[in-house]
Amino acid sequence: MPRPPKLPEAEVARLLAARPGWSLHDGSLHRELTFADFPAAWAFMSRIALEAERMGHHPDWCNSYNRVVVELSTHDAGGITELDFALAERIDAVAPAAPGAGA
Ligand code: H2B
Repeated sequence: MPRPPKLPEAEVARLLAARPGWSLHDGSLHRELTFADFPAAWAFMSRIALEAERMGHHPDWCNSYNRVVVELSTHDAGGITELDFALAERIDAVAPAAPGAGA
């Protein structure tokens, strides 16, 4: 499947403004999540893993007990594309609300 192109910086900033909890970190979309405990964090990762596989687009992430740190970029494009924002949207849909998200 062809990869979408890297988004211009201004477009990344515009889309990021609509995603509370996400920031730009070394050229990736970055979000840190905290769950009640390890099983809750792992359940989240399992759900997102299935979504990512279905999308053919995968997060860079790490887990420590109840914390998951997510970095999204499109390796093939060398930056952030619409696929990263699509995956961020899926993550937000199943994750605890980010501070300032109004949920
Ligand atoms: N995930 C991410 N984040 N970036 C990619 O460039 C990427 C991917 N490429 N998942 C995909 C897999 C590609 O290697 C396969 C062949 O679709």
